[in-house]
Amino acid sequence: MTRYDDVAHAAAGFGLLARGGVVTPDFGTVVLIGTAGSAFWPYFQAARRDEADPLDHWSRRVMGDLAARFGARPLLPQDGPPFLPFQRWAMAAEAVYPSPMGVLVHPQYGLWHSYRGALAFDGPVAVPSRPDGANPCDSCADRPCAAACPVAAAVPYDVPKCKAYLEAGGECRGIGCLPRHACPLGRDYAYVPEQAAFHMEAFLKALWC
Ligand code: B12
Repeated sequence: MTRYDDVAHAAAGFGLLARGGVVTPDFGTVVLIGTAGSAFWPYFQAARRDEADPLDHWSRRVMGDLAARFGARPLLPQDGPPFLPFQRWAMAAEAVYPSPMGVLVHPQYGLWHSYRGALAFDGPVAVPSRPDGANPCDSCADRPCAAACPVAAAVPYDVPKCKAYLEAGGECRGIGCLPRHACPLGRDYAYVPEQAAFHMEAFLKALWC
């Protein structure tokens, strides 16, 4: 049987984390592979190629490599539409919860985390049980995320408004989303400015927004 710890160890070789697993009807056991903060950023910088959507391509190569090592099938969040339900899987696999902004909040990483892919195993994998806990946003009365958006586009998330502000050169474009910075959780995981700006440019280029 594939050992979850071996997958986690291999993912760490790319600055990535194994982020729990979930048994699905369509894909067998799915082990999520993701980021927290900027740990993966130097690995990506060292291996990126001169291509459009370099992070998507890097993720595809990394997930292909990991899948080949473990005899699994690689799944990518960017493949679609239709998109695979990464957030739903994540909520079943780990202690992550919907934040008022829509992105999932993690008790340790706050809003500074994402999923680079998943490995689908036909056979069983002993995945860690999902930690119990409550959504930290439920006890956050002030909702600093909502208040921090310069154009009141964070809660509920308003894609055209957010995009228009960024296109006009809004502050978030350089340092990353101000509502995410305002969250009291995971401040140590806030992306380094270069990474934050990279994600913002990628978001502006995304075809489906
Ligand atoms: C399309 C997309 C977008 C579009 C959204 C278009 C639209 N209006 O829906 C655009 C381009 C606007 C966008 C923006 C961003 N996105 Co986006 N996006 C996606 C993508 C590729 C597909 C989403 C989807 O349709 N999934 C299909 C459905 C079937 O999957 P699902 O898991 O069931 O997802 C739904 C549920 O989670 C549901 N949901 C929400 N709350 C709850 C609560 C409960 C209880 C349940 C059951 C379900 C539920 O809403 C989701 C639909 O989006 C996902 C990757 C992926 N494959 O999921 C990333 C993804 C959701 N995005 C992500 C991110 C980080 C962002 C941005 C912050 C980008 C940035 N600037 O860095 C912004 C902010 C978005 C925000 N505030 O919500 C991350 C979220 C990580 C996290 N921490 O949760 C993902 C998972 C990508 C990744 N690689 O990690 N995104």
